[in-house]
Amino acid sequence: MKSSRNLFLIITLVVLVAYFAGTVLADTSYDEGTEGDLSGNRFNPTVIMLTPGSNLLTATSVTGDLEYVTVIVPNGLQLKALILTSYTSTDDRSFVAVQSGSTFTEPPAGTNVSNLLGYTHFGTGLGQVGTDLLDDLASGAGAMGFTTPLSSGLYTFWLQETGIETSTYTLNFIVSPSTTTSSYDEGTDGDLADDRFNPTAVSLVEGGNILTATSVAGDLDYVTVSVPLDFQLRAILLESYVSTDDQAFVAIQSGSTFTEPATGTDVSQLLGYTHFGTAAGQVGTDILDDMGEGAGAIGFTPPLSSGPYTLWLQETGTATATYTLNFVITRADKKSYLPLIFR
Ligand SMILES: [Ca+2]
Ligand SMILES: [Ca+2]
Ligand SMILES: [Ca+2]
Repeated sequence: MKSSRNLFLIITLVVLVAYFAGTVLADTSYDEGTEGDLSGNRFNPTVIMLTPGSNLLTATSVTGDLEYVTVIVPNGLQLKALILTSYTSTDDRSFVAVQSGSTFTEPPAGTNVSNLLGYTHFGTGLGQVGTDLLDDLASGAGAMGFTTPLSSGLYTFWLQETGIETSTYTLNFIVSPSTTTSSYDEGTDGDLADDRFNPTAVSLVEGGNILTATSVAGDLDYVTVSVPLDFQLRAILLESYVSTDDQAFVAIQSGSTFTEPATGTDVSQLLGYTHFGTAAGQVGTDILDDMGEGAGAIGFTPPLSSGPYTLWLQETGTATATYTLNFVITRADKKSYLPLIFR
C-alpha cells in the first residue's frame, strides 16, 4: 500500500512539474504586482536579500514613479549578472543606475553621473531582452565604472521610466559563489556508487563545489557530501542539464548512507526530494529549496547545517542525462555571512 501511495505522490509531482513547464522558477522574487510598489525614497529603498541562483524583480514604472532597491550580496557570494528577462512597453527603453551602499545619494534631477558606480538604458530598443545588463551598467560613460562580477556588499539601484508610457520588466539578479572548486566529475573520477550503503564520499569546502554526473535507466548514483563544521549548505545550483529527457530525480537524507531503496521508497523517510532538469526551468537556479518542499517528505528550509548528507541521484528514463550541480557552502554564523553593516 505504502509504495503505491508513494508512487502516486511521485506521479503527482511529475504532473505538477509538467504543468509548470515553461515558467521560470526563482529562488527569491519580488513582484510589484503582488508585493507593492518599490520605494520611491532614495534614502530608504526597498531591501532585497539575494540568495545563490536566480532572484527575480518585476517592476512597473511610468513618469513620476521612482524605484529604489537595495540588494544585499552576502559574503562568499557575488552578483554575477543582471539579466533582462522581459520588457513590455510602447516606450522601448527605461533607465537604471547603481551605487554602492544602502542609499542612493544622487537625486533624479541634477544627477552627478561621476558619483554613480554605473548606469545604462535598457529595453527592447537596445535589443537587450535575454541579455546581461551588468556589463552595460559597468560601462556607463562618465560613471565610476566597475568590473563584473560585483563582490559581496550592498548595492542600491535606481530604476526609472521617464516617458509617459508604462513599462513592465523583469530583472534576474544572478548570484554565484565567489570561489569554486571542482569536487567530482564522473567523466574523470568514475561512476558514482550504485550501493546506497557505501556511497561515494565528497567533502565540501567554502564556496562552490562542482559535481558532474551522467545517469541513465539502471545507473543509480549515491553520493555523501560532508558540510564542514561552522559552515552551511546554502544551495545546490543546477549549473547545466543536458538530456532529451527533460527531468531527472534527486533525493536527500541526513547521514552517510541512503536508507530507503530505489523501488518501494518510503517518501516520509526522506529529508527531501525533487525532479530537476529543463522541464521546470531550473537551470541556473537552486534545487535545494525545491528538495525541501518535496511532498510527503520530512522537509526543510535551506540552509542545511554541518554534517553528512547522502543524495540519491537517478535518471529513470532511457535517455542519458548529464548534469552539473554546484553545492554552495557558506559560513554558518550570521556575522560572517552578512555584509559588515549588519554585524
Ligand atoms: Ca513601480
Ligand atoms: Ca552515474
Ligand atoms: Ca552509478
